[in-house]
Amino acid sequence: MFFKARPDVFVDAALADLRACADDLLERARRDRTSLGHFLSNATARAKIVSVAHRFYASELPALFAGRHGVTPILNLGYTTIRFQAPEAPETQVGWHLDLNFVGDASPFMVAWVPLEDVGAKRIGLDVCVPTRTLDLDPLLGLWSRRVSERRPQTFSDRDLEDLFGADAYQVRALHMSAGSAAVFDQFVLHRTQLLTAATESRRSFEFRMADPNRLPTSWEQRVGLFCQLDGAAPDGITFLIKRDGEPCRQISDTELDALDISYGA
Ligand SMILES: O=C(O)CCC(=O)C(=O)O
Repeated sequence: MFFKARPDVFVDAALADLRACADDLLERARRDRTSLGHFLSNATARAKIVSVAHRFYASELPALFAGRHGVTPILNLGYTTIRFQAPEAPETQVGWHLDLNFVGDASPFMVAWVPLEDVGAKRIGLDVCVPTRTLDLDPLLGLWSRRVSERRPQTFSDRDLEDLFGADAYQVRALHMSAGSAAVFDQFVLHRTQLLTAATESRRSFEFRMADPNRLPTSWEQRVGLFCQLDGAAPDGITFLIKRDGEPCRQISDTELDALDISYGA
């Protein structure tokens, strides 16, 4: 289990770029959530995605990943998501879950959850399950596997957590975070949309999902994946990559991206 809270990861112009991209893509999606990958074939949206990718690679997040896994990460764009959470929309809140849902195994992976507004008091943020002693995750992983094989939602109730760990083995911590800060964690940290009935304002947030380009999760073999990485040789400094079913990851040009017919990751 890996978890770190980092202040001021994106400030000023970087935060403004993230907000501009979030607003643009949420508007295009006409939904309260979407992903960077979903809009990669659109040249105007792509310019915003490139600016976000640069902000990501200029932040401390890649180094945090490299410090743990020894390599600069690629960003999975289909799984780099943007959410709008209104206080009056409890149905859009996500219950306790693991990002193992995106990964499926213990491959090197990190998510950085980044609110674009201050959260925790007036705006709904993130709750994290913090162990008070070393937690045996096996029962949770067993339940997770059963839910996957039974094709049931891989979310858990408070009761599930109590039954799995015992009520004194963990605390529920609501993260009070300022805009542009990050909660960075791996696929084994239980988290959920904060339960905050007193919320009065909405928030936008990003989830950057990072992986080791040389050790991608096995489950990513069986689907189309879109990624990006920093590339000094590319005209705008960012290369996009595509991975199709069973094939290795390869670079994809803007011309190919323009023609890409993919409804994916929203
Ligand atoms: O932003 C949120 O409220 C939680 C989203 C989340 O944890 C997820 O989609 O994995």
